[in-house]
Amino acid sequence: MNNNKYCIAAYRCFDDKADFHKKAASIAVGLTVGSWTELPEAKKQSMEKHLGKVVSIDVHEPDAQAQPGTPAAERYADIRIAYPDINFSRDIPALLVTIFGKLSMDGKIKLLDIEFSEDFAASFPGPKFGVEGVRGLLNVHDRPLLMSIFKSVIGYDLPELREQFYQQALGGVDLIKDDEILFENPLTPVERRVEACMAAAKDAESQTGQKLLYAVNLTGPTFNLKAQAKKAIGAGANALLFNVLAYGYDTLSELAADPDVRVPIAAHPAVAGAIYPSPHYGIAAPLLLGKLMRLAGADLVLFPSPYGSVTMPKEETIGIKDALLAAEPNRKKSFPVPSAGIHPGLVPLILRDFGAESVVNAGGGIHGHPMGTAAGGRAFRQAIEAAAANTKLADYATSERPELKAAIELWGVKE
Ligand code: 1AE
Repeated sequence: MNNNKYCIAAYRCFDDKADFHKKAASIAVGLTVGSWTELPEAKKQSMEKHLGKVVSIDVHEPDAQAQPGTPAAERYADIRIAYPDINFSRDIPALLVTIFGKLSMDGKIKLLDIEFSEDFAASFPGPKFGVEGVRGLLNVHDRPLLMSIFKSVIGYDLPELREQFYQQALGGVDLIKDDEILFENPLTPVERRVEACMAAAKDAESQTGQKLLYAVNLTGPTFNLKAQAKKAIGAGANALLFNVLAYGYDTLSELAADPDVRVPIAAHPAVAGAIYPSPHYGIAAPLLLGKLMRLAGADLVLFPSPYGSVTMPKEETIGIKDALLAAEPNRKKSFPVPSAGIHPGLVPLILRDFGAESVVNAGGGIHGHPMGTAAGGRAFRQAIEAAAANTKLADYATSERPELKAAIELWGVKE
């Protein structure tokens, strides 16, 4: 088997009594040539290059001591199957339909990982900017970035959004993202919204001296998205937010590869919860929100952190981070953005677990600050400074930093 020409899928398959060797062989044959034993010898020769191959099978027998309901208490096998590249075109939908199309509905089976062949991977340019490119646009190279999220957007008009944007920008954030539920609407249509917010960014920059990216939500029917992206960029947008899983990876990959879409793209994880959480079904989070997002071209990827309001198990979040930041010779890294319910008191944990090549991201943790939105941003910046200085937040929250002090009085600290 030539590794350059096969993509290898790793599955976890649960069954109380199945013969996993038979199961693996039936996947390898069934998802490629359909049937093998019934083929005449001459046909077998010509079909060999299309035939899937079982790479490994590790059977796990139930552990009687394990807590009932956990995978360790169940009988399962980790199975790896190699699929010949010759069977599918060079796009993510074709690969996913091959390795986990019908199979995703065939009993308790979860897709854990994919090792792309060199040839398949080489068809995807990946993130246009990546970690270094985004840092370059912001001219920030020595600390984790800070992103803030618009909250209360629906039913608000342009002056109201402009003011909300301005307050976020004054707090010293590096990126501001739309809320993912803000779609094209008569009160704040995308071009007008971008113009108003970029004007507010300029006003704030004259106060703070800080550059800022505004990730405007790219929405609407799929076939209009490129036109919509170009409209937003024409109006001055310098980043995009995109609900990748609602549209499909291929849409992201088309946008990222388009030379006219010359801004970073932040991938929102909306709908991911319908796919990754079960131990028995779906697609593992590090693949869903890590490897595939990066392959498709996301410059930044949001996902639930292990400790906020909407959470994900820590090992899965670390798996996402590792997939986004793994060294790959021909692909830029994507920024991990652990999110949801983040407040300044969580910054030490975020930076311990995700490191300096990450983006601290908050909505309610900025707008809900008792001294207002701009103070919310400042409290986060102070928390990031404290982590860089290796100082405990409580020690850093002196009267000279009333914003951090107020934040940790309200939300506390987890270290
Ligand atoms: C995992 C996505 C987080 C997100 O999009 C969002 O809006 C978070 O808001 P807060 O920080 O929880 O208010």
